[in-house]
Amino acid sequence: MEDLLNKIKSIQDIKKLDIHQMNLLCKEIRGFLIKTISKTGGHLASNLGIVELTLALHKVFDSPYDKIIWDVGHQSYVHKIITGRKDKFHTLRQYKGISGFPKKGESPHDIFETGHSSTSISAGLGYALARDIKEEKNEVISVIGDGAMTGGMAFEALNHIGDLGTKHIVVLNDNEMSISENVGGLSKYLNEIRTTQAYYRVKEDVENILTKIPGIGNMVLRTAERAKDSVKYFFIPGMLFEDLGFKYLGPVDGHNLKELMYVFNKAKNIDEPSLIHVITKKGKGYAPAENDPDKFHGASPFKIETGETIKKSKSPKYSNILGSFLTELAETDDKILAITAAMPSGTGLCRFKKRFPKRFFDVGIAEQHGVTLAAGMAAEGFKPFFAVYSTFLQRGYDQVLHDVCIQNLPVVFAIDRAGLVGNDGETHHGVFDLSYLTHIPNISIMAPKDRIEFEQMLKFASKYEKGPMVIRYPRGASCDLSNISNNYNIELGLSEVIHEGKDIAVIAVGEMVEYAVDVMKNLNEQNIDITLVNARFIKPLDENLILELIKEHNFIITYEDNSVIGGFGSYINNLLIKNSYKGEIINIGIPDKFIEHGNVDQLFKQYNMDVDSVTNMILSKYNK
Ligand SMILES: Cc1ncc(C[n+]2csc(CCOP(=O)(O)OP(=O)(O)O)c2C)c(N)n1
Repeated sequence: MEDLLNKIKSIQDIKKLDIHQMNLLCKEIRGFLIKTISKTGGHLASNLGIVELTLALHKVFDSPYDKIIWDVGHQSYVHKIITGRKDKFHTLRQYKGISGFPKKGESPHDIFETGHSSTSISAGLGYALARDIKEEKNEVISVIGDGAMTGGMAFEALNHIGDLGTKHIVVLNDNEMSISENVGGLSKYLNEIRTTQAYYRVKEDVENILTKIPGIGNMVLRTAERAKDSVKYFFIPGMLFEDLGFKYLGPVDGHNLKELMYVFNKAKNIDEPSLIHVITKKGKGYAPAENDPDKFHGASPFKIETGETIKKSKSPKYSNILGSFLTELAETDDKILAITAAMPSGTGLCRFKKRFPKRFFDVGIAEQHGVTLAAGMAAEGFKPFFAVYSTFLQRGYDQVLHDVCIQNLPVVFAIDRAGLVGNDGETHHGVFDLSYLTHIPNISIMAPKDRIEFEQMLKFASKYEKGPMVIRYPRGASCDLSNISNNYNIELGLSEVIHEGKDIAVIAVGEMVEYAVDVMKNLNEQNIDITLVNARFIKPLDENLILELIKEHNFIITYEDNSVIGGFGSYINNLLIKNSYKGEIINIGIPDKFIEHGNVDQLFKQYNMDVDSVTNMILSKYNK
């Protein structure tokens, strides 16, 4: 039943509701979220946890005049539903449908786009300072989770705000979870505060009672305040934030609308930075998500009755192979360590963590720190594997360059989700790693064509001592191309010739090898016999092989799932120009634009990277 929800056409309709209706609406929204996400997939648990918080924000503040910024943005579904997007919500994360993250083009209420973590306080401060310069009066509210609060940027912003004293409301949504259990000293600190949960209400009650005592009430209150100051470190929650320059308000029950609205109104009247500490339950209202918030953080379509995932791929996922094979390698090599930045399940490292808890490190959402931590370990003779998504390693570019590569340390970067990732869209596609890594001296970069090669590369990397090594691999299910080529012998800087043909040579990278095999088969049917090369190493490049190829072929095609600018194709182009290649070269890869969300097959088709498009492109050239 969505009787009330169907009547919410804009946030003005929220403003008219009384508390009873708002509570009813929360229930309807939860049902609607579960029903929709069970079909589309998406960030269910975080959104179930933030329903009251979102409604209270929109009731008290005046969006978009007041600026609400959602950190990471994966928890903005409720905000989307009540800001006029309920009717389109069934298209969530689908090609051309509603994005799973705030998008300015979707609504004036999505004022700032997010996807990567820990940016909301910096952006919020930017809005707040701009407001002050313009002499406007709007509020700025950054909503950030306890997981996102572990990111370095969040600390940098808190530090800056405390210094400036600019009015800005930070809402800390504390559900004790990042994707997995949250980690770190701050998380422990918040946990301690949570144990004094009754504090905020009690304090208000005492103040209320005291001020009502005629004549002496205010005096007693002032004395109590002074006493409180002297022992504040022992009794007052949130002192860390107070010392940083924030008025700390909380902890507040994040499922109690009345209290939330009360505290938001209170923050409105504070003319300096304030931090509202809200306690919520991830997955609230849906037992499978409450019990397994990690699984329902980013859920695939599921059966509502049981929470069971509907579509399970039979082929092993690359992440799981990393987890199991690295654990296997670590059994006989005690120098192997594993690092993740808040993604133990996503990267497949849970198994390693369980088997070698002392050799496993979850650094929180702190990719930069993760890279340099690995550098330190490698400098001490260990072999750290930092398993990280391509898109999030963008955060650690300087650390890779400055801390790992200049010192030529043998850190292994297991770069997961390389290439298009699908429904999370432009903030999450891993299509830049080759561009931001290939130009760094000392680094070596591999990409496996299938799961057997992936294991061989992991083994090779575990033994490689000469410098930093990258293995990049795609999201999801792996393939097995052993029936096409059974050569899995990895040697530094050597590519693999899968098939020798003539005229046309396709050099494919990683997952695109599987696509290229199908292109080759299609062309065979047309009696066109192409040469197919599995690049295997993007760096060092197999220059000898490529120089041989250009002698025999007048049409070279590079095929990668990275941006063509600065990617493998550009790298080959440079080599060919240097060697005065006179033939034609075409680079197939991600064009110079941010790629939207959608199913990967659809996106490949859209950008002419799918098997049919590539086959047709070659045919049209060949038949010219
Ligand atoms: C830089 C970066 N690293 C990793 C991620 C992946 N990620 C998305 S949400 C999330 C956890 C966020 O936890 P929290 O902020 O507490 O929000 P919750 O989902 O618990 O409400 C992580 C690690 C990311 N979005 N950005």
